Amino acid sequence: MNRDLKKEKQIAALEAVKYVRDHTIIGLGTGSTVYYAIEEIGQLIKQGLQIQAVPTSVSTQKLAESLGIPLIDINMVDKIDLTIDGADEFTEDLKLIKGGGGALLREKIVASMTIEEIIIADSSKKVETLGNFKLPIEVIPFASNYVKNQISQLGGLGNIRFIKDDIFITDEGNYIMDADFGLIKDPVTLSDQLNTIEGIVGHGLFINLTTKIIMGSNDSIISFEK
Ligand code: ABF
Repeated sequence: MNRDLKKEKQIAALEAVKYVRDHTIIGLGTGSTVYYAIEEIGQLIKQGLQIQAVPTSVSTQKLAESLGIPLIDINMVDKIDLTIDGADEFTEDLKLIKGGGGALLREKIVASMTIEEIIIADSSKKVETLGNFKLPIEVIPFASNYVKNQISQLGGLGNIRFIKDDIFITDEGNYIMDADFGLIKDPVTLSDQLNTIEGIVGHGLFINLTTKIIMGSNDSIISFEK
């Protein structure tokens, strides 16, 4: 059966936007699924929706500006009412791998400030165990070899991300190291271990940051929450 993943992304995005309320601060995620949510928010702005948005990447900032969505500097807010973002993998207990788009650091900071973090995804993102998708880790260039060695000691194989022949540089000017740990049976412990490694400024394991996952599945919606 051929799943229509684009349609699944779209229906998940439209469902998530139903949670957007007037006079709130909205976090805008990054990626092709969130694209549909941002497009819909742009339509609602034209119909009078009154929000201010915090983008999680320069690409999302540019998309939001093109749609007339009012933006606010993240350093002007202390909390974000609702964020809609995507994921590369998720499990039913709301653990995620994010960062395939290279925006994980700003996404994680926005998620940490967010009251209701809604993740939207197509059905290909749901897994029993995280890890088929290599874990994106944001590292400062000065520490990339040191971090690679530390990751190796944790049983992972990390490689700096290139786009064609150029090293990928994040919006914060750092590198992304994609690390293959195999299936991650204990993501909480791995997250804690990565958090102690000097030179890592963020990683794509999002644990206890999500309040709801909305997944498109064929023509229907399946939600996961604690
Ligand atoms: C973003 O959503 C990234 O963290 C993640 O890589 C991406 C998923 O991309 P897509 O929605 O395009 O599959 O938040």
